[in-house]
Amino acid sequence: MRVLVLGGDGFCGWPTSLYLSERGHDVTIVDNLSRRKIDVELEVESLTPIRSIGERVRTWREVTGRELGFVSLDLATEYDRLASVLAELRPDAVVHFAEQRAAPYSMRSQSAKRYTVDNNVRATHNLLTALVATGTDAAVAHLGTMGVYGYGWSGSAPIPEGYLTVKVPTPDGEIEREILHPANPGSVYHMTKTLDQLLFSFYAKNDRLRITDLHQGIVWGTQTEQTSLDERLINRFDYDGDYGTVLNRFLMQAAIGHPLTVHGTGGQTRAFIHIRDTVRCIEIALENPPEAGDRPRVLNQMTETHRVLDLAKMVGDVMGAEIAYLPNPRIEAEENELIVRNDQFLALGLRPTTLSEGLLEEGREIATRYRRRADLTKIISRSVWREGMERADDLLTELPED
Ligand code: NAD
Ligand code: USQ
Repeated sequence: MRVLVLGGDGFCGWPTSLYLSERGHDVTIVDNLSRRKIDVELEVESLTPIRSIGERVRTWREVTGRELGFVSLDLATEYDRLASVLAELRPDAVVHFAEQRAAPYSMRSQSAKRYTVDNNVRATHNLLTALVATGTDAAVAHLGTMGVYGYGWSGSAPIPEGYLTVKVPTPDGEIEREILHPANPGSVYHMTKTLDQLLFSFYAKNDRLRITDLHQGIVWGTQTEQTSLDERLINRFDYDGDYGTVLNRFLMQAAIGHPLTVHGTGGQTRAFIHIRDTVRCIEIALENPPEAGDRPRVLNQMTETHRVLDLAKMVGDVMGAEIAYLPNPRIEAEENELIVRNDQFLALGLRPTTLSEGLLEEGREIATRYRRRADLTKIISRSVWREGMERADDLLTELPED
């Protein structure tokens, strides 16, 4: 397949691009490198030393003999160029990762809120219009989030795959309907993903676009088989309070001797998936697109659920770290249950890579190797959901000796 990977320079997009290229697909990355620019704005860097996109692409060619295309393009603001790329490359498939993806970043200021909505909603809508305008009949796989469902709304009822069966009272009796699961976002970022869902429903119905929306859980891990081939292909590892996600943060914190930063009681339950399964799920989704005229296919891209405190205890036990209970900078349920259906991916052949000591060890190894690159002032999450909420102080001011 000829595949466009939008956002292919990012944490999920880079390993996916390499995986699809390795599997023989003709891959072109489209990215405006905004994620790298946000690192400059936040004065922080990936814990792993990621190379420029040019060096990444050259290294991939040197190591495997395979070509990766790269187009520097802003999906949200360069509509005409996007349409030209589609018209020229005529992709069979488009994977859409290209959005601002951190909830804390999306809540840090008025300008970050506006940027997140403008960037994400315009990027998605520009893609959909450009596909229609250029007559591109590509299978589209978009990275959505488990967070569109919210946490705790349906109690202990399992979260279905996108659609909920409801009974509608009418004067002639009840009728049954399948509706998009009610949206219940917990941040401006998550809200943009709920808006994306409506755009997909409309364009699937009106223009018969073939869209799969992947409601992904929190991705953990760093490397895949392909990114491990050469240090210059290494994937990014975000550990800072805005972009670092909980399990990778705990692994990094334990590796540098920092207490594990549990927000509130740690009773929050979330869905997780390892980066190696992310790349495989994308391939499965591209190989099994919906038919033209179908509603968007929704797949819950996760393999397991865990309570934050249980993860902290597990990492603490394996790696010998303390737990710090910090004031929660977010407005979120202190505790929630989470049971998620992922039957479709299992039926389509996904063999889940679940949390194991071996994989934790791999995370520890990466974090330990690059611990000297950590900036200790960037670890605490200081983006609060509402002005005036308490912010924690730094817990560590000097890196303990090796
Ligand atoms: P990332 O920030 O590392 O990568 C996103 C990439 O998209 C970056 O390279 C960025 O430069 C690019 N981009 C952003 N806006 C763009 C624009 N307007 N035009 C062109 N390129 C643009 O994020 P990630 O962790 O790789 O996440 C990828 C996708 O998966 C996101 O949509 C995110 O919401 C979703 N997701 C991520 C996770 C996770 O835990 N990382 C979990 C669930 C869903
Ligand atoms: N948390 C801590 N301590 C930390 C960091 C986080 O207790 O040091 C808690 C948070 O308060 C939250 C939970 O861990 O309750 C998850 O936080 P997170 O930052 O790991 O994940 P989240 O903000 O939900 O966002 C991440 C990705 C996002 C993706 C989402 C999938 O950044 O792109 O959409 O995971 S999901 O959570 O399933 O919606």
